[in-house]
Amino acid sequence: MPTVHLLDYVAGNIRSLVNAIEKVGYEVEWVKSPEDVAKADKLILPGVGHFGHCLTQFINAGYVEPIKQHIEAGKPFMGICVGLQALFEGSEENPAVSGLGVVPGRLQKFNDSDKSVPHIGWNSANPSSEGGLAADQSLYGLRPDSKYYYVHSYAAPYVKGQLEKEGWEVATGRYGDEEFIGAIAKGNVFATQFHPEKSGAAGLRVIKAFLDGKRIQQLPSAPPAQERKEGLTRRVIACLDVRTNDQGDLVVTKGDQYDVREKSNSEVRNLGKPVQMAQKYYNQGADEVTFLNITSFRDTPLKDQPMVEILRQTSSTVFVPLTIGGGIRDTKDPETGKMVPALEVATLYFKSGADKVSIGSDAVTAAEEYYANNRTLSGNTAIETISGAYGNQAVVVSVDPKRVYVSSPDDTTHHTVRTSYPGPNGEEYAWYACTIHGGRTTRDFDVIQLVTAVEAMGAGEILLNCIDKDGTNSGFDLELIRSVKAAIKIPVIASSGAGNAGHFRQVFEETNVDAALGAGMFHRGEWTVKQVKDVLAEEGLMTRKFED
Ligand code: 1PR
Repeated sequence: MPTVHLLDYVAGNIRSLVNAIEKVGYEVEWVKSPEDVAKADKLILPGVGHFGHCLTQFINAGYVEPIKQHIEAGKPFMGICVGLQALFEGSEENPAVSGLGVVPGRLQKFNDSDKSVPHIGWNSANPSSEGGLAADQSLYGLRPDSKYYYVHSYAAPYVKGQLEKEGWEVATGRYGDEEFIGAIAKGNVFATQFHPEKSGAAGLRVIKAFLDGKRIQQLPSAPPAQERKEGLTRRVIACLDVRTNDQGDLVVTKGDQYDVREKSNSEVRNLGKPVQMAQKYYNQGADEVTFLNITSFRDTPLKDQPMVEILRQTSSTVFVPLTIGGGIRDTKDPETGKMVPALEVATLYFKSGADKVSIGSDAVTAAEEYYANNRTLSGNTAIETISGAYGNQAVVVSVDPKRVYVSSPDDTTHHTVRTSYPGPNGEEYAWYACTIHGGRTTRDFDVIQLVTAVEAMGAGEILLNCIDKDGTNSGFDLELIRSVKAAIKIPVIASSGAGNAGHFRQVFEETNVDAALGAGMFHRGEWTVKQVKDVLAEEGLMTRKFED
């Protein structure tokens, strides 16, 4: 097998990139020291997280000069995500640290006054017409009718014609009213802001084109104008709640308001095998797959080798982002009695193929302490340590709220919503109490307190469940979603209650939520992800079409 060299200096999910490279027929050799760079013919520089953190590691390890020499020697070079950002002169994210300066310009933070930041999801990388490409030509396999997976808060703004004048080909995405650089190429250099290894077949095509040295390819015809829609798509996520059943097998299950036992025989509901189901949803066009290990609070995740194995196997065939939740917290190793920090638990999952970890119970405890300490960040929480090392985009907080009805907002100190679905005694207001341990313990702490605290701590996204709605097939809790969206800037995933495609349409049309997640309706085979996306598309809501 032909080889490609990959720089082994970054944190994050490098396993998926290796899997993607192998999938397109190449073998990875690791660059473990600056001296190894000279041995590389084709070199890939991956990177996730914080620009300053990545670049500092990279500079301190002595990679800057060898990389520049590789590029100047005309050998193929590809940067991914922070690997693209590193090519620029610098970034607002850390002005004190310089980039390689191969591309003129600096990265800026997206404006969050009218949209969620980080920018997470599937967006375009449309080659600009300024660079001289014809409409029926593709740059490194990029197609204007494809979508690619992005996750970043900082981007290089696109100024029409500016880089093209200096010989660069540029492909752009649009987020709100900001046009940014999605990919850039000149001579032997190619870089993508998106993650091709997480962008399904469209992304694999890009990696293959780079490795095969196919810079410009002729398309059979120019993609039709209606297929060239710019912008972020509506994300549809499939969620797999996983636990061990009474026979000791790890199964996908699904609760009714978090009760996963069958009414008839009290057995854990068994809906299938995790890896196979994740693969099925990938083939149906799921934009992400989430695994929640729903009983990990009972055991230590360090003993959770089967869960790690599920991630390893899934990431070898499923090329969309994978999130793993359950048990991400500081934990005691049962064998040695030593405390293992949450960061180490998360690292185990990232190394096994996860792109994000989702934190539930521990986030509630940490947020309560944050308020108890007058909103002071301790620096030691799971959220802070993991986002510090891997970037905010790698940390999801999963919230399990439950309605508490009150007659008037004055009856509670908590944030209330006026509800169109009154309580058992006709109460017209409700607040949402946070729960921990899979809904077993309810805290005197509301969802708005939680999400604002975890945003301040560095969470990058909220997975917003709702125990009242979970498994009911009655639609998402729009009142909850609207109130959470109004309180924070980071993206929110609506969860709990989806029973048909209309519920997805409704949540996207009637709230400004960023993504929506379904479980039971997919597991029971009532709807496929594709059918849901087809309905969204018929309504004019932009989705990513599945590519083989
Ligand atoms: O507290 O960090 O160990 O994380 C535990 C994780 O496990 C949390 O994310 C928590 O939401 C989840 N969890 C714990 N117990 C259950 C349970 O069901 N007994 N599942 C549970 C939560 C919620 C969704 C579900 C949607 C959609 N599952 O993920 O998939 O509600 O369902 P639907 O579309 O069928 O309505 P920690």
